[in-house]
Amino acid sequence: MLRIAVQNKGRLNEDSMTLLRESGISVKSDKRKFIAEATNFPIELLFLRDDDIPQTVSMGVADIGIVGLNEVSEKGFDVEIIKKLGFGGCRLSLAIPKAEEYTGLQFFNGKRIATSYPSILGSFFSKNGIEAEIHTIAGSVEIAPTSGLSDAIFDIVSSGSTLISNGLKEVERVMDSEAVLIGNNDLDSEKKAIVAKLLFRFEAVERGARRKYLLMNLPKSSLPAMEKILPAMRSPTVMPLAIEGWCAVHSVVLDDELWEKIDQLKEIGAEGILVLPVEKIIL
Ligand code: PRT
Ligand code: ZN
Repeated sequence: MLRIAVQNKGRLNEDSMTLLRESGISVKSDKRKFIAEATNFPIELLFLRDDDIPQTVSMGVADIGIVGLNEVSEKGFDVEIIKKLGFGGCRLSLAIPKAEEYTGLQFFNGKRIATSYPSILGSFFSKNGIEAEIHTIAGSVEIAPTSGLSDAIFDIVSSGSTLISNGLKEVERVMDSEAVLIGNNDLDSEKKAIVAKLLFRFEAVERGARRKYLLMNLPKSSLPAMEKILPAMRSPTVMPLAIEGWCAVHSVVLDDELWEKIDQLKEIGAEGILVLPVEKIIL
């Protein structure tokens, strides 16, 4: 049995639970419990505050966990980063009041900076030879400059709208973050095998999420041109149609390339193009 730590509420909870569900892991959801066992996979979920997840995994109380890379870096516990998960994307940035003129990193010498990430900021400053006063505060970092508590802040930024609405501007992007799967360094072989199974499923979900399934009717004479446009996984599936001279083509394309491919397919005579979501791709 493997134990995975997941954020109990907050920004990463929903995406973490969705990833597990799409990987075929069903849990009887009882929000009052802090441990839940999967009904169809040898895993149990431990619901925790994100701040506690790196330590819980490094101590082996949980075997693996889903948490922001920012928390992993800040806490500095010895855990393995197994996989970036592609959600919870954000950055850790320095921001100053928008009226201030920014003169480069030297600006921060002798300044007071409010943050919940003193360790990441401290090593960034010492690497760059900046001496500043770091004030650690737990929440609402963005109001510190207005309330006179600090001259600048170092905080998580996503859209940037929190900074703007607090009269601040982002001046240094220090670290990019996203949710990551972390693991204890001393998993036994049985647990490692379950992690490998889980990763196989995560990757199938991930590949599916980035791709679309395409169906279309195509004049048979366009088949050679089509094969240049749609390389697909092996080759596209081609099926005859009742109408003479036409066939149906099925293929999978990357989201990023979808519209470009559709334009090219229309040019070679494709009709009735259907675009469907792909749930999983098992290789
Ligand atoms: O209760 P618990 O301790 O578990 O949760 P928490 O309040 O510490 O964390 P939570 O749920 O807010 O965030 C969990 C994780 O989500 C973070 O550690 C990041 O890895 C990731 N994440 C992604 C974010 C954001 N985006 C984000 N925008 N975490 C916080 N924010 C906040 C930020 O602090 C700021 O106040 O949103 C505001 C900025 O957003 P924008 O869009 O206005 O720039
Ligand atoms: Zn937290």
